[in-house]
Amino acid sequence: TKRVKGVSIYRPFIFGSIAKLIDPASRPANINADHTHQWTIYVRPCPTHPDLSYFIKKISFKLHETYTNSLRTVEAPPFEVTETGWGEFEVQIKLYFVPEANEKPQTIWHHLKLHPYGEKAEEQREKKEPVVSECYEEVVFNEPVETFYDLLTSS
Ligand code: SLL
Repeated sequence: TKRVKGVSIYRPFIFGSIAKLIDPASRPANINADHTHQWTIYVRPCPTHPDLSYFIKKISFKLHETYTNSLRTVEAPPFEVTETGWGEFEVQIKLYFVPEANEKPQTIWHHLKLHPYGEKAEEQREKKEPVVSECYEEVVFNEPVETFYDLLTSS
């Protein structure tokens, strides 16, 4: 487990959520009556680095406690969770790396947005457009162990 000194490797990714109103006309009967939205929270690759799975082993999404089995773990791409609900909340997203990485998991937070916000909110509300809230982020591996460095730089 020798580390490569003085080297930092950056790997970009996108994380965020998309939410849309549940259409009363086509509402599935099994959905809780007070749920107004269907949403997906995700971690996705960037076009420049289209694969995450060679260094990410799994991703867990910690939902609000009002959800049953609120800790959702996704072991393979697409790293995402789709649910229905009525409220916005903070999602804790934990990235777990492959064993070769010898790295601790990294945690990020995402605020699940259901309602239009910002300058175009009014227009989006009228058109019932999906609400997207997305961020660009980079995982940084400082002085990765040699085997992981090789894996990162050969993929
Ligand atoms: C609020 N801080 O009070 C937020 C909490 C909780 C969201 C929002 C449904 C869960 C379920 C759901 O949308 N929870 O019924 O399974 O606004």
